[in-house]
Amino acid sequence: MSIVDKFKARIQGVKSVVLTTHVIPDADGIGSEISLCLALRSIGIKAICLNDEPLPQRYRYMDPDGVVSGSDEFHPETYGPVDLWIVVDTNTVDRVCPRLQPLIHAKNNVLFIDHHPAAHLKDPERHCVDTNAAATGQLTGTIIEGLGVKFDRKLALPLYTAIIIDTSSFRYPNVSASTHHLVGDLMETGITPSEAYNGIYGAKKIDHMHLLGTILSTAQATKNGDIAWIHLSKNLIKRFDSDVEDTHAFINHLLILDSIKVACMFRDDGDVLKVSLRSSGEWDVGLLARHLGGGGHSHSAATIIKKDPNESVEALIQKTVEKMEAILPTLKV
Ligand SMILES: [Mn+2]
Repeated sequence: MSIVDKFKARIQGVKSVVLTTHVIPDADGIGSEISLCLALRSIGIKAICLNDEPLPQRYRYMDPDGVVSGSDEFHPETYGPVDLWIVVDTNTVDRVCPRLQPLIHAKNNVLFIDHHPAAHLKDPERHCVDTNAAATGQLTGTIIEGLGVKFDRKLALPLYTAIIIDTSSFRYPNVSASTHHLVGDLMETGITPSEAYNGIYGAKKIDHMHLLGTILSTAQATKNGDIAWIHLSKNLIKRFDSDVEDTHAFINHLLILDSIKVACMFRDDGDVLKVSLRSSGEWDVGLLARHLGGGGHSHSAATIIKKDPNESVEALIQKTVEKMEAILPTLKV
């Protein structure tokens, strides 16, 4: 069954929906839920989006109608019955806001719309999961078109942003002709690349620029240049008083290196080291992340490594890079 047919089957007779996404949501999750929420409202379904927190300021340009609320503003008694929970950009209830998890489990009617690997899903035929989709925003756009809802600017801008963010501006191999066809349809509404791009990327403060400059000036690479990395240390985060969520895109700058295969960003977070991985296209960093106990897409993945109090972070990074170098030849897509 196609993604669209599955979606239509799941909303049969549904009058009320609550949408959510994973905690610490990104623009793909946020853009997808906003757009789908508006589309469902336009076909007469009661819908809201609930996240773990209210929408951060930098994403508000996508939500002029304010369809997203923080979960603590939600009162199930006054809202009334929820027929269906829709979770976008993840495929496990464990990753959504802890306050919502019991409500979702109690209803026992959840629909995942997602593009991450979902081998654990017991009933994949009931969910809209396609790991080939470049973004959840792409799946969401396909579903909205399949419902016969016409895009307008309010639906299009969040989806366009979702796709720009998850493809790092159309650079990854999972960007397909259908991604661009959908983007064409979104642009027919009159939205422009610059308003999405400026909205999502063009809202930084000068401190952010200085942090980026400092980080990039300490970038390192293996001798042959296959692997390059940056380290966002505790001191740097503190020194620039930066919002950690704002640093996710730093890693992408490494992908412009001429012989890069795998880019890494190490970030200190308490007693763990968070490791983000990006691929130049031909190397499967999802597989690499799984070797290191994490997971993700072939072009974008992550893992977490426990720090050893008896070892410096620098030594841990060095060791991890050596491990990556050893595995690298097996990662060719
Ligand atoms: Mn995504």
